[in-house]
Amino acid sequence: MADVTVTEHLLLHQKQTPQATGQFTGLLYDLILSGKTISRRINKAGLLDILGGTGEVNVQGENVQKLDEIANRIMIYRMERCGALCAMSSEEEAELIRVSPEFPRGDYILIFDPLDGSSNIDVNINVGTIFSILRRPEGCTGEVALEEVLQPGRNQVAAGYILYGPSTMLVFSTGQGVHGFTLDPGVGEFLLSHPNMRIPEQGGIYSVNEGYRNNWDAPTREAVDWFHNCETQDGKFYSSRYVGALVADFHRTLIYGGIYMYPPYVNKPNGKLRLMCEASPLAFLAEQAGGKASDGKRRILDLQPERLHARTPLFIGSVKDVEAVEKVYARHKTA
Ligand code: AHM
Ligand code: MG
Repeated sequence: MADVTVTEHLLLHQKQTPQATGQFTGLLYDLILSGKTISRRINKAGLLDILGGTGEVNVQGENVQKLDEIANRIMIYRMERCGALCAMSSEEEAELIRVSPEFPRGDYILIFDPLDGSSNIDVNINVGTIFSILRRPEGCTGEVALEEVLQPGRNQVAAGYILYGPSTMLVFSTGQGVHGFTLDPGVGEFLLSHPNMRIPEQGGIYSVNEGYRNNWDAPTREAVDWFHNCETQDGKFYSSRYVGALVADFHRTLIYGGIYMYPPYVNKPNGKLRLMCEASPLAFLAEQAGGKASDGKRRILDLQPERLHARTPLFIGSVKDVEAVEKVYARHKTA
């Protein structure tokens, strides 16, 4: 295949993508630049003094890793200067970040998790940056109000992630399928490696943290048990895989099919994952790749966030596997 760079791909698709104005293409370009910068820092992590925690606890009540903080700063610094944004929200920041008037501003809103799966950093296992792009509602001007940002995932104009694994990959969608690019470190460019990614209709892998089983309610236990007892399309058992980095577990699910689950707990009815910076962008990709994403009862992309850091249970992946879970919850609802 002739090498197609991500910029070339964006320009080729610009004509077919109404939202792909120069402003939007510039936004993605700067996002990609931030990803390359983070990738470089991660590759050097074991050599520099940037492993481990900062000793601080973030807005989610979790320990902040040094690389979390570095990735967050890289994203905010680069993206507030890109000229296409009016506001941003980061998993690491409690409040909405309004782009300062000292920088040129645009109509887009960027929601991101700067370094997902950061508890894996110290053991050199995959982590990633997840992003979601929304447009400011028509007719809104002046200081951005929080309500303008709290949009359901179906409004996303683009979403994706950068996976820092054995190679660095960018996977994104602007609503015209899902395309994957691999970073060629020699030339510093993402090259198209996975055009038109599609999730198989049914997979053979389920992914969940079974250590929490005693904290699941009865329908959740039954939903997970379904994968212990059912067969794959080839008549085999389902396998279990859990990296503990959503972005990595999702990437595998996107390619091989199957299901990733972060269910509700008895005392945490919304689970752990954040709707706006984790579940919604990956749900957008799943649907664009022919898969499905649900909170067990409702489509993730239809959920209205009540606040920036709202959480949701997540079942995402192959259509048949996600529907199997929804059937269990529906049966319990009517029982
Ligand atoms: P993070 O964004 O702070 O890294 O937290 C989210 C991560 C997901 O990447 C991962 O799937 C999940 O937390 C793992 O949580 P747990 O250890 O509870 O299974
Ligand atoms: Mg995360």
